Amino acid sequence: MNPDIPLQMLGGITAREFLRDYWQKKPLLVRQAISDFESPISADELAGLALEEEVESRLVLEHGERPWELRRGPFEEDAFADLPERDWTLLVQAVDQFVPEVAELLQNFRFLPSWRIDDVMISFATPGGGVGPHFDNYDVFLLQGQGHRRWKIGQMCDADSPMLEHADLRILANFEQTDEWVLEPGDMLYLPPRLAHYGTAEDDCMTYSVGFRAPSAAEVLTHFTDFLSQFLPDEERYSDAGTAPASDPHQIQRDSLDRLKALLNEHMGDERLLMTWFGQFMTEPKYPELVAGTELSEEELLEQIENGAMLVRNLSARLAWSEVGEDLVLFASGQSRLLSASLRELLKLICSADVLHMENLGQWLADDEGRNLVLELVKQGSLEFADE
Ligand SMILES: [Mn+2]
Repeated sequence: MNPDIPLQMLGGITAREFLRDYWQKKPLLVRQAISDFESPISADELAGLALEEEVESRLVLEHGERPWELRRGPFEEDAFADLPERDWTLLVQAVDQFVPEVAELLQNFRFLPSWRIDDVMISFATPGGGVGPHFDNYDVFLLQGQGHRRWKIGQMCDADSPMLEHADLRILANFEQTDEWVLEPGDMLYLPPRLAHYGTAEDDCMTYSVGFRAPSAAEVLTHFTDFLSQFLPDEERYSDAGTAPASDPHQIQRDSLDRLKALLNEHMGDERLLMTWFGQFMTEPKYPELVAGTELSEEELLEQIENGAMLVRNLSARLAWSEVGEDLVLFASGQSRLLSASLRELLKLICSADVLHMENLGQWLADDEGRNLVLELVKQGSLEFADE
């Protein structure tokens, strides 16, 4: 996509301008980011999802058994019958993995890397409902789906910001309001990480939160070193051949530190392994149990596609690709596959998550490596037949 074309989704600024001036820096309010937006899911359907075993959901009641009572799903059918008239909210996580029309909304966020997107959380709130003033460590786009929500924004926070004493929720003790807006369907508010915000429903309202993921520095270091260590033989050790005699045998000298740094740099700086780890890590599914493959032979795959069957991305799968030296690598739901450069267009086709069928896949099925890749992705569960 061209980063210099003004986008309605960004209120008429370009992706380049948004990334330069707002992303990870400051909030942006966009009126009518999507004009005439109609929520692809109703409040009843959302409540229905919250009954499902595999769906993560929460109810927050401002005046429950105690202030800001949190109840965790999955809920029983009658859980919504006894709720008060107002001041509660239902939050359902990763609705994009269960409702294809919600997943399609993510097409509007193509100006950001897809592997940075975490999920689309949808909240339904009765008048006065919200989760209190808080901050998140992630970027979020808040798209109003139905009804009206008043958003207030406040100060930048960090780990030291005082919180209310609450066992389950992170609610800020202080909120220093700087701005407020009422959002109506199609309006969108972008918030950078750590900015205090406080949303309250004005009427029965539904808000879509497109959340992003970024590993913490601690996660990067622990996970990458775990990954690296599988490739390092036990025989490779700290070594000090050619060391100078120590003036005091009890002193750890500067020379030892330099040897350690050299050992770390040699491995931590391995770009091939770093890229492989990162791609695998960023494509790990939120719910790995929902990426279950099927046994399938090459003949069965070819026969089905030739008979008009279509392959789509499993909504729970994550895909990305990259270049590693002369080769390409496809990351699929936490796994990686090294592929030859001739498959570039196939990788782009597979990752763009459009429907795969005889017409766009045909030429690739004639290629040994291409056919094998498609087969492996179906067996792994990242791709699946459309009616399954
Ligand atoms: Mn939030």
